Amino acid sequence: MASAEIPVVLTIAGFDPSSGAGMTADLKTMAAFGCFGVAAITAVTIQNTQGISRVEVLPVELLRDTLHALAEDAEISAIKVGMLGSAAAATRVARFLESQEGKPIVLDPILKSTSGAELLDREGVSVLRDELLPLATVITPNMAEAEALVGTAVRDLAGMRAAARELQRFGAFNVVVTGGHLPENIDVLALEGGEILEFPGAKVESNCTHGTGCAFSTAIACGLALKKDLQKAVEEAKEFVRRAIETGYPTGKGTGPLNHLFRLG
Ligand code: PXL
Repeated sequence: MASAEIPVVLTIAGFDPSSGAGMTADLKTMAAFGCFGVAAITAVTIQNTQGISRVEVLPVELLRDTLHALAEDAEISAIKVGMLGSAAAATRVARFLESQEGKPIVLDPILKSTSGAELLDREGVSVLRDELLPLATVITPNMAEAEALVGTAVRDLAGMRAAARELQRFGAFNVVVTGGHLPENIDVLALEGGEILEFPGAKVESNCTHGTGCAFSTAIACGLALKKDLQKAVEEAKEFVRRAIETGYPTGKGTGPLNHLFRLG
C-alpha cells in the first residue's frame, strides 16, 4: 500500500480524450474512493461526447513494459481491466494477471462503444472469453456484452440471470450483469457459491451517462482494494454511479460524462 490507508489500484484501459470513459475516468473514480490510481494504457481513441472517430491500439511491448514497471515497484491492491483493443493486448494482460494471483481483479469485458465502434477485435474476444474470464474475481458485462459473450439474447431479468450462470460455466467466478437500460435499472450478481442477488436502483433521468460501465467496474475494484466484500462493493459502486450520473455536467454536444468527483462539491 502507498500508505497505511491508501491502496494502489491499477487500471488497464484505453484513453478517451473526453474523459467520460477509459483510463482518465478510472483514475477520477479511484480518487473519489480514496485510492491511488495507476494506469497502463492499451489504446488511444479519438472521441468526444458525440462519438468515436478513430481507435489506435498501442504496441503491446509498451503495455508489457508499463505493467512490469508498475508491478515491480508498488504494491498493487486491486486491478481493473477495461478496453483491451487487440488479441495481443488481451494475451499480454492474461500473462500479467497470472503473475498477480490472489489479488482482486475486476474485468469489464468491453467489446464496443455505445456508438458502435469496435473496441476489441474478434480474436481478442476469444482470448477474453477463454483466458481472461477465469482469471478475474468478478466480471461486469452489460446486457449487450453478456449477450455477445454467451451467444443468446439477453433482454430481461430472466435473460440476465441465465447469462450470468452461463458465464460461470465458461469459467467466471462472480458475474455482475448490469441492467441500467432496463426500466427497473436492476443489476444481477451471480456469486461463486451459487447465490444470485439482485440490485434494483432508482432510474435517473440524465444525459450524462458516458462511461457508466467504466466507473462501475472501477468502483468495485476500489471497494475490493478497501477490503469490502463483493456484495458491499457492488452496492456502493451502484450508488456511486447513480450519484455521478445525477450530478453530471454536460460538457459537450452529445452524451455527457459522469461527474466522478461529485464528492468534491
Ligand atoms: O465505455 C466503454 C469505453 C471504454 N474505454 C474507452 C472508451 C469507451 C467508450 O467509448 O473509449 C477508452
